[in-house]
Amino acid sequence: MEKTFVMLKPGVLQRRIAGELLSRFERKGLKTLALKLLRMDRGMVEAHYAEHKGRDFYEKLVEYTLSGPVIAMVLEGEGAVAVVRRLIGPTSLPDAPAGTIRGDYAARTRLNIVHASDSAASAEREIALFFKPEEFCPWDDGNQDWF
Ligand code: 3AN
Repeated sequence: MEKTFVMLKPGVLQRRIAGELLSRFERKGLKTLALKLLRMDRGMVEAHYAEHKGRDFYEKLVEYTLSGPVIAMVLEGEGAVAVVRRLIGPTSLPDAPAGTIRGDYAARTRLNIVHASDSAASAEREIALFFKPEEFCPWDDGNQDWF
């Protein structure tokens, strides 16, 4: 089963909407395998957003990510990378349809509220940056038939 990495950015806790967002992933039937609240340091943020270094929005993106705690999690499910990207909506805010997380909760691209891996390779890299293997909590899903 495919795994993906999701990070709820600092604005989520500040706005007290973490529960609402977690519930969207749960309602879809994705399985939470690892979850934590943390404050990233600059090195970690720079590693996470390395591909954007040099872009005009990079410094502001780093500052925003450092501005408060984030919620990091690993979700599992069939085609989880693509499924989660569809649930969160496109990067560019004017394009994010109502019904997606970004479409419903964010108004600016730079503050687009949530990060999710864009490929299986990114998921692997991001999961390794945020979680040690012992932080995973495997569990038996007695309700598999529901999904
Ligand atoms: P995504 O988060 O959808 O994978 P990326 O990886 O292209 O998108 O961008 C990472 C983050 O950088 C976005 N979540 C957003 O906060 C910020 N960002 C991306 N493109 C822009 C842009 N054109 N203007 C401002 N911020 C941007």
